[in-house]
Amino acid sequence: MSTVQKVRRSKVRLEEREAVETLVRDAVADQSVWDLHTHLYPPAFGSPLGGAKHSADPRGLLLWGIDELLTYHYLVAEVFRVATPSELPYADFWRMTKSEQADHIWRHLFLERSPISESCRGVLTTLQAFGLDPADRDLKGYRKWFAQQPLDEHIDRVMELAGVNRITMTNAVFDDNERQRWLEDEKVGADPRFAGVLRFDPLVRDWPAAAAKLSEWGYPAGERLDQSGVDSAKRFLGDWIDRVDALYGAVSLPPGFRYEGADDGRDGSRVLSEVVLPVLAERGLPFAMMIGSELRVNPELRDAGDMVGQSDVSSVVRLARDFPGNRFLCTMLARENQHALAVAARKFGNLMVFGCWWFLNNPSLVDEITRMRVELLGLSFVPQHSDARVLEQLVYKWRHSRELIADVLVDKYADLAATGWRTTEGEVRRDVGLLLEKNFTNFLSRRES
Ligand code: FIX
Ligand code: ZN
Repeated sequence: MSTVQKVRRSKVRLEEREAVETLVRDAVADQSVWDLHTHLYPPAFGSPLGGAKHSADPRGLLLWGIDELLTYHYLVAEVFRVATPSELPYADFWRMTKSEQADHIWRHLFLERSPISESCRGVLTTLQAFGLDPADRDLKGYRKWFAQQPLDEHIDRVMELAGVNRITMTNAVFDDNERQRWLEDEKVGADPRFAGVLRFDPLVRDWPAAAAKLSEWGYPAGERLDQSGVDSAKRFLGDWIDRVDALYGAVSLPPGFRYEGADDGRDGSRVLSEVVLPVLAERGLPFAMMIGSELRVNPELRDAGDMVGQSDVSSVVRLARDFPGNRFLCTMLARENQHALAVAARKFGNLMVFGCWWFLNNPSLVDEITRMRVELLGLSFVPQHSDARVLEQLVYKWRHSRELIADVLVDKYADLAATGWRTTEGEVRRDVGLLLEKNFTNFLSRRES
C-alpha cells in the first residue's frame, strides 16, 4: 500500500505522517539491542581457519569473515538448488576448503544469478556497511580486507554497526567442543560483550541418550527416568547454569513436541516438570523453547538440512498455565503457528513471544508477523533476535530487521495519530526501548510470584 493510500486510509494528514515517520525511524535506528539468541562466541572460543589473527584451532566456535558469511548454511542450501548434487556431489562440496566453498557459492548465487535472496542480500548489506563496495564484486579484495581486521576490535565495530550492546550465546552443553572448553577454562566465557545461555536439547528430546552422557560425566542416570536420574539431572543443570552463568535455559524442540501434563507418559514431560522447570524457577531464570525444527531431513546438507514443521501451541499453553512460577520465552518456526502463539501470550503474562526465527526471518514474514503481534500484544513482545552464526551477520540481520520493525511502527503510530492521540518523541523512544531491549531485560529480572 502506498504512503498516500495509507494516509488516506488512516485519515492522518500527510505532513503529520511524515513527522511520525521521521520520529519513529530515528528512534528505531538509535535504540541499542540486546540480541537474545545467537550462535556467536568471544575470541577465547577460537575461530576455525579462514579468519585472520586468530588461534589456528580448527575446532574454533567463533565464525567470522567473508568465507564464513558466504558458506552460511542458509546459502549452502540455496547453492545446492542451482548447482545440484548431480553436478557437484555433496561429498565433493564438503571436501572443499572453506574458501573453495565460498568461491563456488559466490559464482553460482552472486555472479551467475542476481543475489536476490534474503541470505545473499545480507552478505552485500554487510559488505556495504563496512564501506566495501559490492559493485566491485571483488571477492579477493573483500577477503584481503577481512584478513586485515584485528578480531577483538572487529567485534566492537560489528556491534557498533549493528547497534547491538550485548550478544547472547548458545552454550550447548551436550556438544563436546563447547563443553570441553568450559572444563578447560571456566573463564572462557568471561567477555562482557557476551552473555551465556545453557542449551540442553538432548535432556528433553532424548532422555536415554542424555542419561548415558550424564552418567559418563559423573551424574549417574539410568535409561528409565527414576528419582535418582531426576536428582542427577537437576545437579547437572545447576552446575552448568552456574558455570556458564546462564541468563536462561534453552531447548530447540521438534514439531512433534507435546506436553500434556507431567504424567503424560513422555520422558520429556517429566524432565521438564521434575528437572528443568524446578531448577530454573529456583534460580529465577526463564526457560526458552524454540519449537518446530525437524532436524536433518536432508542429512547430506548437514546444518543446512533442517526443516520446518507445524507445532502444538496447546503444549505451550499448558506449560505456561501449569508452571506459573516459571517464565517462558517462546518462538515457533512455522508461519502457521504465529497467530495462535500470540493469542497464547495474551493469556499468560509469564509467556514472552520472541523473534522471527530462521525461515521466518524474511522481510515479507517479519512484516506480517510483527504487524500481527503489535495488533494483538501492543508493545509486550520481543520482535526479533538475529540467530547469527557468523559474527558479521549481526550487521545485516539487525539493519534489515530495524527497517521492517520501523515500517510497522510508523503505520501504527500514524493510526494512533489519526484518533487524535498525541505521542511524544520521548514516549516513542520509550516504547521502542521496550521492544528492542527492556522487554527482554525486564523479563530476565522479573521473579514470578
Ligand atoms: O536451534 C537453533 O538454535 C537454530 O536457530 C539453529 O539450529 C539453526 O541452524 C539456525 O541457525 C537458524 O537460524
Ligand atoms: Zn539458533
